Amino acid sequence: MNIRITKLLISISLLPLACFSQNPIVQTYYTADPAPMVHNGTVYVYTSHDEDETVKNFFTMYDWRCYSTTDMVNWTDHGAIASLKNFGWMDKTNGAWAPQCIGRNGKFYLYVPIHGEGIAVLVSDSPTGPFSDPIGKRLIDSDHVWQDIDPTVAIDDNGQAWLYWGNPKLWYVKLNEDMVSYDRSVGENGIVSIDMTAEAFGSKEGRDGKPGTTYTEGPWFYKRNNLYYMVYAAEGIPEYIAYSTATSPGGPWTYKGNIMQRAPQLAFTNHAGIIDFKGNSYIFYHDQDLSKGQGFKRSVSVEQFKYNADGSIPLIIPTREGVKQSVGNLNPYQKVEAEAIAWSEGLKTASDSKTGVYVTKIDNGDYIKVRSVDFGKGAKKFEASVASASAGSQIEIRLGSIDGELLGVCEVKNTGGLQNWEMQSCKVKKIKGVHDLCFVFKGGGGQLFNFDWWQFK
Ligand code: FUB
Repeated sequence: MNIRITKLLISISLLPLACFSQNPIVQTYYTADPAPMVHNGTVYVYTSHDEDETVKNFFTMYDWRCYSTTDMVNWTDHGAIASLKNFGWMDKTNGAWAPQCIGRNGKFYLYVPIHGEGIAVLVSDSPTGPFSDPIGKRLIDSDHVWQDIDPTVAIDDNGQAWLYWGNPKLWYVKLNEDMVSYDRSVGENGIVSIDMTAEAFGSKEGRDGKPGTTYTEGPWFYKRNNLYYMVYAAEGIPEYIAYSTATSPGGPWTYKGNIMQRAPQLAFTNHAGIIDFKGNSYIFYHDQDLSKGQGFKRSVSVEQFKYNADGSIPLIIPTREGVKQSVGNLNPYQKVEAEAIAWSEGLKTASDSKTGVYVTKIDNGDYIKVRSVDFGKGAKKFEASVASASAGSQIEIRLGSIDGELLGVCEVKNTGGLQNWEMQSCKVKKIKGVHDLCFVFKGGGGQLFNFDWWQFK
């Protein structure tokens, strides 16, 4: 087959991904166990992170990452916001499992399980860190640390915070207002064990052959319209997503059934997080589409859904298309981080203390797509902050897709190194109104340049 035909076939095979995908929401890293948090008109999604290289055919997870959006389609990468190195009291180098973050009194509390060490907490003044360890030991003082995974936290209207967790059982503590200690007067030294009954979580034969429930792990606890929800990964493995409800935060729980069935693109684990944002409801989960079926290389995806009138959750189909409609526009007349991405191919992000997060590993043909860019009355000039160790690379600015109308070409000169940042610019065809854009990177062989932000004038 000649090279042209081969390239044509490759580009045709990429077309469905390039043009129609919004899932998974992150293409630069493998992400899992999504925990969305709405704060000040922004959705932050905290994720665990499956490394590109799986060690010993098991979960290989060293840090936690964070992504944010105001429109549900362009996701800004905030990098690794915490890692196992945050905890001086233990020496585990693997096991950074499913996190959740919550804000209270101007601080942000990140609850994390460390597989085999139990549940710990970090605190920060900002949703994106830096986080530090406020207590210097594990938070949950139990004798079943290997089962202490997947913390989920919510603050009730009366100010009481509840932290649930567990595999294959479900426990909770009532957190004190400081969010880093809990009421020791209830349960066993503060830890309350939920009754795992068929009425509460549906029935299934347990791992020991005895009657058990469908509850497995990954609880997501929240309140909506005076009803408490416990969404969870069920009947592992492979897992599906089910839920129960209760009229009080400590239960009793009533099983309500399956809301996301097993599907070929889903992994052997699943893990959900649900929010309401700008009048819509969204469910985050993870799948294995990006890694083409590798269960230790998962990716976070999201679907929009509508609750039924009685508050029940419908069956939700995981799709590659994901969120169809953005709920806001990007303003191109202020600096937009290059790592604000609706879809990308071939790229990574990196960060340092001077520049923050930036896009790296840019090779010829790689691209970034951003959606819903509102040009208003019109733009004429494009500026980009780039760092390059060689000359001759370009950023093609295209309308809608990688082969859309060419609006302009920004030459990337040699700035003297991949950490020497300079602003470079080009004229663009006048463009008005709201459009999707593609930045297509062109150049010779190897890594072309790093890309920090862009802006139109
Ligand atoms: O990501 C590691 C573990 O896999 C999580 O803690 C579980 O919820 C499952 O997703």
